[in-house]
Amino acid sequence: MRLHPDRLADLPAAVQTPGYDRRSLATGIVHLGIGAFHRAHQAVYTEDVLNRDGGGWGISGVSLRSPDTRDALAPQGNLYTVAVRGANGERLRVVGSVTETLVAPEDPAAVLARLTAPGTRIVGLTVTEKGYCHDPATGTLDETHPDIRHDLAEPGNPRSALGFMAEALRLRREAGLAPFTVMSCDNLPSNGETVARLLRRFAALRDPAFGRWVEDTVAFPNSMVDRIVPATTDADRAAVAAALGMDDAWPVMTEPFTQWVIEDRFTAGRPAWETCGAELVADVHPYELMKLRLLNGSHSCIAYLGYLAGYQTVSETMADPVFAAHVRRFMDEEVTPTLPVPPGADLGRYKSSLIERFHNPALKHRTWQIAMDGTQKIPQRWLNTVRERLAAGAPIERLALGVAAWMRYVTGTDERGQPIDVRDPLAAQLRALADEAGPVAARLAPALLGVKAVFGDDLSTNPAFVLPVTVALERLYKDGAQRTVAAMV
Ligand code: CS2
Repeated sequence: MRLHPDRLADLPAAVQTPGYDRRSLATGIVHLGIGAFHRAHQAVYTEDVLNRDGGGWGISGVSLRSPDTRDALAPQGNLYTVAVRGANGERLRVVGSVTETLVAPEDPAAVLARLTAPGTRIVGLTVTEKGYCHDPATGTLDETHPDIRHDLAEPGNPRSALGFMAEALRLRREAGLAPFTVMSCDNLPSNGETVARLLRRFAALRDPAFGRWVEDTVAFPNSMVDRIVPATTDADRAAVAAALGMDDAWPVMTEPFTQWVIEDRFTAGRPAWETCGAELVADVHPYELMKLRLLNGSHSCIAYLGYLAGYQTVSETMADPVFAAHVRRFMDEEVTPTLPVPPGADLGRYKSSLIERFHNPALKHRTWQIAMDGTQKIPQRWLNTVRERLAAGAPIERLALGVAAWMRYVTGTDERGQPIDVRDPLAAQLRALADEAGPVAARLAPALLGVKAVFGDDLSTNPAFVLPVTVALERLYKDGAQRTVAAMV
């Protein structure tokens, strides 16, 4: 038996279900990138608003690549389960805020129709870092990206998030409809400003006057999003099915913690998310730096070093006291001095809560999952911190060890000689550089630092960076990740 709108009454009483009439739910949001993260985060805040206010803020979820999510959710009337797993057990709820799921490559016209519908007032994005088709080091549009070239050549039949939004905004402008607000929810620095810069450039390449119109009329609030959502496994599916008494083809697993800080700049209205836990603020910047550099920065350290040391998950890595101490010192010594403190925040408490969240053994968050797409993540997680530390003449030993661990990882062979399944848009280029340099730190480090899309012109050849990275990589080759971290602690 499958989860379905007609079977909500058959669920165990402990499972929370939608408290509003889904049949009269209108769609006000189109969300590009309807992955597990969106479903465990923004869609849950929106569900809470719907429970409170009812109304017109249903979500049309769009997959830009694969039909998997639609195939899982459509037979369930787009219902799905959120399993919140903490130290005190598990809480389940069935969420109903998603009204439809569209698969862009199958039917781009259907996506454009939804984006240009008068009721669409917000377009959200969780398309991951690489979905922005930008140069991660500079945050500018990668005009050589195959999807961007395609979407400029065939604007009526887009593939990329930028291509869809630009064509939809053009059509709305032509039809005299107000533009939607573009709300990026990805872990990018100044995500709103970044997508604004990219979309304006893309629009200007289509037509300079259109570029100016986007600049003048479209709102791009910045946001900071936070909730750990590991990929769902078959074991998770089985556990959820047992608890529900029916199958859910794609439940999402998450932690009790959740945070959403958004700039209140929505030109066409928004759900009252602030009534359900979101923080609406004038300036997201300090929150975003705190989260990207402390949480995601530590996550990437754990991912590469933990993986190399043979640990499968974040909590397994953190159960090794040497790694837990290293992560705390990375945060305290090298990251914290670079951070402005957000209004009302307590960085000490924030860091302790991160350590506790990373320890959560109920979440099986794989180091391999976080290690993915390093070239897209490293610049904002580590390298801006590195730049500020170097400018202040401060040490960067632990940051350098992170970069070295990433280098060791992307060679594609682990410490036991086993292959690593490296997933990254630049994987082939990294692999070729690694093969050419061989397992010699003094050759491999400069070769990989030459990837300008990651390290920029400034860090690529800066001896104050190259040297500590090379030294760290030498240690990793000689002693392995576990002993290198132990020696630093
Ligand atoms: C993680 C993030 O996969 C990753 O790179 O660092 O997805 C992280 O779990 C979230 O940003 C937490 O809010």
